[in-house]
Amino acid sequence: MATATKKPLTAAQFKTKVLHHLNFTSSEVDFQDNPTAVLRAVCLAVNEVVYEKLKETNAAHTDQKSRSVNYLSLEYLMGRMLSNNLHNLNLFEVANKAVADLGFELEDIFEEGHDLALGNGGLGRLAACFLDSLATLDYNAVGYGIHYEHGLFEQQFHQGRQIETPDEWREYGNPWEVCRPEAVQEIPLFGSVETQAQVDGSVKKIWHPGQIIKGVPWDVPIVGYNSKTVNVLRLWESRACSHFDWDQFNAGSYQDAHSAQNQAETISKVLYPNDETEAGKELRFIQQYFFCACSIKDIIKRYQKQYADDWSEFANQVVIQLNDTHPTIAILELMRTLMDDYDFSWDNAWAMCRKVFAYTNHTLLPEALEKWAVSMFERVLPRHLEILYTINEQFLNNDVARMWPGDVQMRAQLSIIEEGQQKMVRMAHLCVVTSFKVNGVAQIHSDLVQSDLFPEFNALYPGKLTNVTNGVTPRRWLKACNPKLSKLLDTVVKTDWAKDLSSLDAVSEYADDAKFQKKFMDIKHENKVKLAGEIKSLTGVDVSADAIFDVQIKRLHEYKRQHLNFLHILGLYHRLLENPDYDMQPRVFIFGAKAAPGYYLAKEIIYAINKVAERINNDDRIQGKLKIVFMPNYRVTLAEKIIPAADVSEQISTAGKEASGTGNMKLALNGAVTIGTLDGANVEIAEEVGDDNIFIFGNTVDQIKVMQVEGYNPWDFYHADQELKAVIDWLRGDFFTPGKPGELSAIAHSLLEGGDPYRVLADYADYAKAQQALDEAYKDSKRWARMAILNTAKMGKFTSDRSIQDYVNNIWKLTPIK
Ligand code: RUG
Repeated sequence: MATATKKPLTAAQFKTKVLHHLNFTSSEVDFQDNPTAVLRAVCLAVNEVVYEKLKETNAAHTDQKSRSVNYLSLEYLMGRMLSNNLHNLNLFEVANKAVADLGFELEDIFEEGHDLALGNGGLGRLAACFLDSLATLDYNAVGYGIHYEHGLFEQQFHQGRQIETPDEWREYGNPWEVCRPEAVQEIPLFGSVETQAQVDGSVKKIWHPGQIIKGVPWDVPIVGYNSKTVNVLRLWESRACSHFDWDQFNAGSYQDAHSAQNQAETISKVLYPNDETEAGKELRFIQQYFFCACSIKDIIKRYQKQYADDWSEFANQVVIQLNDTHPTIAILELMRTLMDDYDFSWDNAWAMCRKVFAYTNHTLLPEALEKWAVSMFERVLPRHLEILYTINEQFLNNDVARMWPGDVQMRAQLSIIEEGQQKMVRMAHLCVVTSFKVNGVAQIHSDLVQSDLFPEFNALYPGKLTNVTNGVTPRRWLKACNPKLSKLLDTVVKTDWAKDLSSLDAVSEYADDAKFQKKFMDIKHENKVKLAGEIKSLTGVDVSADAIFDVQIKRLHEYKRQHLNFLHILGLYHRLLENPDYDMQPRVFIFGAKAAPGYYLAKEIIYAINKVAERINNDDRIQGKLKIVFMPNYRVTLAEKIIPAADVSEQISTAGKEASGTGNMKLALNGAVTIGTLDGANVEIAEEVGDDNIFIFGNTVDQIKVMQVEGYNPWDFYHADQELKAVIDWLRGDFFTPGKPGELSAIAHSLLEGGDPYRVLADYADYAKAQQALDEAYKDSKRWARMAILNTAKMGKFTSDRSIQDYVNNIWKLTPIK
């Protein structure tokens, strides 16, 4: 990139910029009582640097005609931006000093910021980590998504129950985004398709849409760490095309005049709060199409800026990564655009699509594999449905018939259309048929995608299905969130570990060094003291930083098995009540999780944990050996506070259900020891840290399959284990809810009468045993310190930089910008 080396900003210069924005952008001369104004001014000062770099990056992309990856994702869970941007721009110390000079603590200023919570969980957070790595590694990348007015709901607890309130992340503006009216798109919807005979005997399809929506782009700059690149996350907001019907307004129909606008704006109004469950709503379908259509138009516009009408370079310049099936309609939209708007033949359009799309699968759970009703498709996108039918016909008649001639059952099984009472479109099949690569997100998951989810596709298209193990950005998840540990690591790792995480391996040498152990564990303790303060202020519960901090933070889902953790806590309580001298290290169990608003059992689990916490936390008989806290409103910002303070990382999903997990990586990176099943990325974490530094328990994927075949009876486990039986009986009765028997029985009911679909009871005994081994290990402080240090040291593989480099090498084939 052609930039003259610029002198880094000094604290004085930075302060001048902040004061300038306080005076001229906020006109807040008297800012001493206004940290929000200071936050805004600091962000604007940072933006001066960011936009300069963005300009240079754009120029370099144009000069070098670089191939770009276009990451299409319905979700981005960015969190707060300021701290990360300061670190990535190497301005943290400068800003720290400048803000101190103005009479503030930088950390307090951060607290004024709002999370950009445009995602549900792991999938959206992964997208955010990937953007960070793409910019850090100087790749040309654009993230495309939706500019939701309301991100993921805020969670409060009312008498232990989850209450959802809207997320108002940009109620008072967002300094990190800029509107780009010059890139507005118009998006057709509904209507009908006309078949027009052409003079040459061919037919042309003309779509007459019933409605046009405007897509307004908001750009969020993505700053690379210690790199020259600033990429862009482009988020589309929906608006009505003709803003206002003045005739109607003047005639007094104020409501009608507004209705078209309201309808259009509804599209980008809210993020669907589901995670791993199908949100079968027409609005969600329209959201998906809306952002895909805007993005495809934008990708073409960017391409044409360089190549005008010459399409020969398109597939060399563009790769489109589909983050799950949510953006699948982009395939149909590109087909439609190429044929209807640019006169491509079917074959040429199809050949192009097969070269540019790649798809990431994030789940094996059948309920999360999207299907849309054909009837709805037909109503909303009639032209796209026609194209879909032709793709399917060709796929079945060419690919499937060639491999399995005359096999009707195979046709039905692989068809993109699922026949039945209601015909459905299998979005994942369309992705696999079209994409040139399909990847899972951890080795075990990708193996299962090949063997169990898409074995026929794997036979049909050898080499198409592959793996890219997930990763997390060490900038946010160590450098920024755990400054003390970061500084300690700087003393023993000579290279910039935040950019080359494998260099952390050098820390292994210090795993048995008494002085280093002390420093490492002192930092952990300081982080725990800080978190204890946060816990007190958020929940009112007093916890001791001398206890084990045992953390389970993730969306609430049965397969993630927060209820297994919960049953074990009840087991410990049972032991303590039977024997108050029961020998165990005091433990604080920390939960953070949002449940999808319509997910009954998930909400009951939250309620049960909160109810039981009330009792246990106030039971003097157990002498403070057990504490339970459920932190409200779990989100990126809270994760950044909890993770540095964690001793134990709970990764206890049913084997085969968690595709990867990424919280497991963040916690281990910060020196937490995992207790987990052989599921998702836990398998690879275990390989890296070694069996001595992780507590693995439970049935494996194969054992779970055998159980399925042989028949599983949860009652057998209930009757065989006295402790388990006792605690389940507590939940069925009124032990924790005097006078209200059965108030907490939903969990017990699902485990016993409901058949225990996630095999909680089958893993209970082994889990309890592993927990006991963990407790023993913690008692030996030297052993524990060694384990914690080695967890940090061995996380090199799990940087998202490595994931991105894997995508680049095996799928995207990009070259870094020079
Ligand atoms: O559940 C998966 C996690 O295991 C994974 O780590 C994450 C990122 O790959 O994606 C999560 N996921 C899957 N979120 N939504 C889905 C299905 O739509």
